[in-house]
Amino acid sequence: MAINGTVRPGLIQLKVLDLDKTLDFYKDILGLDEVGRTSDGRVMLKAYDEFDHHSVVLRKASEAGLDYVGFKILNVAQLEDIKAKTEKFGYKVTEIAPNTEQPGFGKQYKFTLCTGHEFHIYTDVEQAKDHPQLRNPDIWNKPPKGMRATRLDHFLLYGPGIAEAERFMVEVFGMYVPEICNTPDGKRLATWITGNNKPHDLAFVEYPKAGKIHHVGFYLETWEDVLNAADLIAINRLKLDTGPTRHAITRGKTIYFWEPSGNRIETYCGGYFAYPDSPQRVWDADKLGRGLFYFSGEMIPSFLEIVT
Ligand code: M3P
Ligand code: FE
Repeated sequence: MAINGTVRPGLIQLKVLDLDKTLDFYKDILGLDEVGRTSDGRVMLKAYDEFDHHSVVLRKASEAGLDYVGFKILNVAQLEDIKAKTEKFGYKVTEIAPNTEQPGFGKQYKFTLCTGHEFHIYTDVEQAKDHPQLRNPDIWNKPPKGMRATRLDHFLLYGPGIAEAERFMVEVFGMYVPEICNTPDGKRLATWITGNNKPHDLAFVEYPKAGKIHHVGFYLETWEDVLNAADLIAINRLKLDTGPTRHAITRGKTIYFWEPSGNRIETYCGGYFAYPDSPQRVWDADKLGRGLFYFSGEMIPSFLEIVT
């Protein structure tokens, strides 16, 4: 449930190396459906429990990584309000005409945060043809495939100046910050931010290089589904990062791995319900290992070092 005007992180465009091989992963293993192709050859995908036209876009490029993320805003009035507040905050906003950059999407505004990440905001999106049923609905139209990803859930972004990025998400997007991690001198090392009852819609980690992505999170229904994802990682010889395990931060039950182009994916379930009046949880940097990998309590070096 959106508590404010920012409904959800609803769009991500990723750069991939081998489009065919990577697309096979997103469809057959992660379990997304292909919606179609753009005129310039990008592939649009969606998860089975999503209503909007598409949520994940793959673009063939010479390196893996992130083009941009998009947030759906509740209505036109709030979209225009966030646009004005973004300009007042100091970020230059550019308008993208309807049905150009993303088929099925209405007008978008784009801007770049101090962390180097391009954000898009939009409110009008066509409904997907294959959306969940609305009249006496069954639980799905066809049995979910592969890892059975239900939805695009969150992004973890690495870049410089995350204290400012956090302030932007709070002051302009009206989000709140259920958990933070600080260095011993009180500087922000990581921040988990949400606009609803999920413990995070996005998170940032302080990092010297701009515009990096650590992972894209997809939501699974159950812990059994996380174990099924682990089996599929092994059967398909994907590179495992870590898991199945549990976070103490957000309390998600989770597994991380890399798709064939090298972008890290998280598939997870659970997590607590966040509320805007819940007191903020604070992690000391030397306890981050326990916060992220609750069972072992130890940081995994690849986890903080590898981003795309
Ligand atoms: C999560 C999560 C860092 C944190 C990751 C946390 C430091 O993926 O879902 O809570 O990369
Ligand atoms: Fe995550």
